[in-house]
Amino acid sequence: MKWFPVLLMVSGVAQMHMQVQAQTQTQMQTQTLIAPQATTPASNDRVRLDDLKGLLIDKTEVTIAQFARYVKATGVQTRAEKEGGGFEYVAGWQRRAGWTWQRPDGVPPSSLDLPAVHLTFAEAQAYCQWAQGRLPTASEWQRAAFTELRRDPPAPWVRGKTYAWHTGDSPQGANTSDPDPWPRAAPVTQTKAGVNGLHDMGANVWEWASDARGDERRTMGGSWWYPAYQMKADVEAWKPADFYAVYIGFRCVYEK
Ligand SMILES: [Ca+2]
Repeated sequence: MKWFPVLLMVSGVAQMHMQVQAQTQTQMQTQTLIAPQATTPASNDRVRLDDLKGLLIDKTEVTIAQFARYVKATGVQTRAEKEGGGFEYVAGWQRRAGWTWQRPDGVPPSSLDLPAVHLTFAEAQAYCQWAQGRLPTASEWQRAAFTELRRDPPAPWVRGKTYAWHTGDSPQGANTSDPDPWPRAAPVTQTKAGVNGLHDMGANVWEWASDARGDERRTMGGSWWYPAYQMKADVEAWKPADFYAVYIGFRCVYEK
């Protein structure tokens, strides 16, 4: 299956997704918000990929709680905050006032373990560098997502096996637009841990990778807005590097 840059891609599938969007919007509005709680992933929540030069990778997408620590330390203000809010796709890209990494859907988040979104490629890369890492290449990300690279993985995972899905032999347990418990983004450890013990390498939110194509950067894994097929390894998606939206987050890798 061939995929196109998001600004073109979305026009061809807008009808289907508008229905999903409308449905999930309603579900979100009727959700009862609970007080945010952070069971903040610590820096040891990384997985060593023994068969990928020992590269370490975040077990989850970077969370609101983690990004908040970075902002507190650096004083960074993101473009979505400065420019009036991030984007959502409803019959075209629409800017949503007040939608930022702190409030992905414009309201206080139900959990601080939701993925940090509404961040450009450069903002994601700056976070990773602050955390003494970097964004993964698409190749690194793909190997981590689909091939079991741990030296001694727990059952049922098989070292060296490449799986059809990041969740294993089926897409069950991921947060897609297919039937599942999550109408929009899920807190990062609520979904099934997959290949290499990683959560949400497929779906939940897209993840920036460092591969460049002109002013675009590659994004990996699909999001909660798409059906499971968008998580497949042959999906190739690119987005303008300076774009920020409710569907795009990231995770980092570390050399040591
Ligand atoms: Ca993801």
